[in-house]
Amino acid sequence: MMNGLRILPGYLDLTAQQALVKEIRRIATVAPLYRPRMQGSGRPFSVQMTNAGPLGWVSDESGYRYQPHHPVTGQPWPPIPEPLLALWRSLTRYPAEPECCLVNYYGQGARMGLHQDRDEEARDAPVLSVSLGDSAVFRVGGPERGGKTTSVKLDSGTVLVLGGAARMAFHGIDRILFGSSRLLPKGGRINLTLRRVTHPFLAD
Ligand code: MD6
Ligand code: FE
Repeated sequence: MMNGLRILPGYLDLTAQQALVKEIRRIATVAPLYRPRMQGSGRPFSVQMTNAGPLGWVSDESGYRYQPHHPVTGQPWPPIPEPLLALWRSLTRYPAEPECCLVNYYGQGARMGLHQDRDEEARDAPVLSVSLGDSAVFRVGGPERGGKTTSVKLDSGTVLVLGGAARMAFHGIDRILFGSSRLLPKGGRINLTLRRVTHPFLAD
């Protein structure tokens, strides 16, 4: 597969997964899950989202962007949990901390269309993702829309890194295998993506 794409099934054991679920619950009490809207149409996403870190990724009619506060509550996002920062340091070796942990929650029937992660200034930094709960069918292609794609099943505990040439790869979630995991009592899937947003060594 593509250079810079790393898929690490079983990277997090059950204990580590349970600890992360606890952290996510805490984040969601401070910064509740909400449904972002598509740029232009304002159609709601099937995925619910929230964030941790100094910058959160949001989307509404006026477009995609990073901002320091929750679009519904107006409150700052809670900090990124330490175990996630440790994961970022050991797997990316990037010389700066991530600024955003986007939390995606997929209920039954939720999906995510093919997209590139391109709202970050620091494209030299990889994006690291963690899958928790029900398995997902992840589709990944090349840097151009319409290119050849392949499907990979992401089970709970899988860590995925998009770096190097794969940083700009198109990717998405075709479907969730609802009920395939018992990690989340109500089912569904949580995906966490850690991103560096601003360039660490250049002032704006
Ligand atoms: C998901 N993941 O797994 C959606 N983006 O639910 C992403 O959009 C993603 O897994 C950038 C890097 C890794 C990812
Ligand atoms: Fe993405």
